[in-house]
Amino acid sequence: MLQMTTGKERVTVIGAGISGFATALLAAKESASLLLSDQGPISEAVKDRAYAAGIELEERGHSDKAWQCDLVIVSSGIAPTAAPIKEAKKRGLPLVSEADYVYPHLKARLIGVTGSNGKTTTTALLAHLLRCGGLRAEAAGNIGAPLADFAGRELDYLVVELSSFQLHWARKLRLCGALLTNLAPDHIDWHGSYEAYVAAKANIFSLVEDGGWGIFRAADEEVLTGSLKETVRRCRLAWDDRGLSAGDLLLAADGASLLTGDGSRCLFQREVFSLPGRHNLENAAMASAAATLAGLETGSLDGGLRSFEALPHRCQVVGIVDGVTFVDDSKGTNVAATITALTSLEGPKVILLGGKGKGESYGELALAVKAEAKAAVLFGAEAESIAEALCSVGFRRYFIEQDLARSFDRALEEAESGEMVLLSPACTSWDQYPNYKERGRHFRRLVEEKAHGTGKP
Ligand code: UMA
Repeated sequence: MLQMTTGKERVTVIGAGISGFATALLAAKESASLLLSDQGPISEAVKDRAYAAGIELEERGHSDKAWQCDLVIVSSGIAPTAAPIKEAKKRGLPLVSEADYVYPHLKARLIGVTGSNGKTTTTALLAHLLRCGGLRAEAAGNIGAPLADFAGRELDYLVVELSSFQLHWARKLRLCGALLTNLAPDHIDWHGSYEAYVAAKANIFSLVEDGGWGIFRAADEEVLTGSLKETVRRCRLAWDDRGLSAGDLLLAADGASLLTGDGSRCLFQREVFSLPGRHNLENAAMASAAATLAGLETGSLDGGLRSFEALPHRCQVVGIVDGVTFVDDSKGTNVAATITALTSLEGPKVILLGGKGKGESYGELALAVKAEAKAAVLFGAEAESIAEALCSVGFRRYFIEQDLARSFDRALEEAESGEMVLLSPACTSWDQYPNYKERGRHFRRLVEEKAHGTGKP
């Protein structure tokens, strides 16, 4: 039979999560046929929208049909060791990541933001500062708004939060500037080693165009040298001016300044920015420096810094009941994030820890818990491993519970008026929840039930 050729490709998108589905909707418009394939079940909402867009679906496994195509698009969280990637490579099919596929459809200058912790806050803050400065700017990417949703939108800047997963795959994406907030072990299970994780993060600077800029901590410069081109203007951040030069960022307890050839220029005073902790001052300094590199006047940042509000699930106070303060840091999904929460929030704490691990060791976490918390309640898949680490540093006031609800009840028994119950799990939620947001919302519901007297004791 004679087949009509359209010159268009047959495309398969692997992964029907948020990023995969958004990319499929975009790709469906320009491909001969589109199959969206997921190893798990696909939600009814996705099914309805896919049907309307003429997208074929397969769920609960990738069949042979998935490989009857000219191009495979990989959604952002899929590991290079995953079975469909191996299969596509074995068959010699061209593979492209979600971000690389979408990039040519974007009509904005892109600023990339990555880092082990603080990247979502920094992304949101930078987009907010740019908007307050009169520019058309949006935040996209790992922050929860897939890149494909911005295809064709005329903007001055798209501030893109890039995960280490996206950076592992990214080759074609081009950025006018990039920020790396910090580096600490995370997602080791996905990348295979800390070195591979750092290499993926460092890749953000390889994506910067000639004449662009890169902002990072001076302490991280050494591991980035392979990715930092000579043509990229460097802006290093430190709390001490030794080794810094003109264009770098100097932090102090009372604010941030940019070094000039003959002194420094105040970027902002600490008092204009209300988010707590040294880490948030670093995030604010990087976002402010990026805003000036993107064209805003130094003096125009105060309004945006003042009006920025903390994002949900990041050291967010969700209630005070009977004098006990409840803090949701469900986004604390690695050891470094939880140590930051423990050390930057003041006062006696009962901490809730656990979930699905990322291949990290818990020695440093155990030391921080011993120094900063009066008790710990452990739940989920990593409870036993964290307990072992706590035992080995001589911290005995811990309890193991099955889930968050029981852990919450236990924490209520431990915390007294004037103290804090802190959910900062140091692990992902993926053993018991679809994501950290659901875990954080569950915590908030438990606090509300307690406030209304409808919870258990
Ligand atoms: N899948 C397959 N075959 C496989 C493996 C996976 O079909 O072999 C399927 C899964 O069943 C799943 C889908 O692929 O349905 C992938 O879903 P996902 O939840 O991993 O990813 P998305 O829903 O597309 O969400 C992603 C980011 N998630 C990850 O990278 C894990 C979201 O970041 C991001 O907000 C979203 O794209 C929009 O850009 C979340 C995250 O946890 C917040 N990110 C990690 C982090 O911040 O640490 C990286």
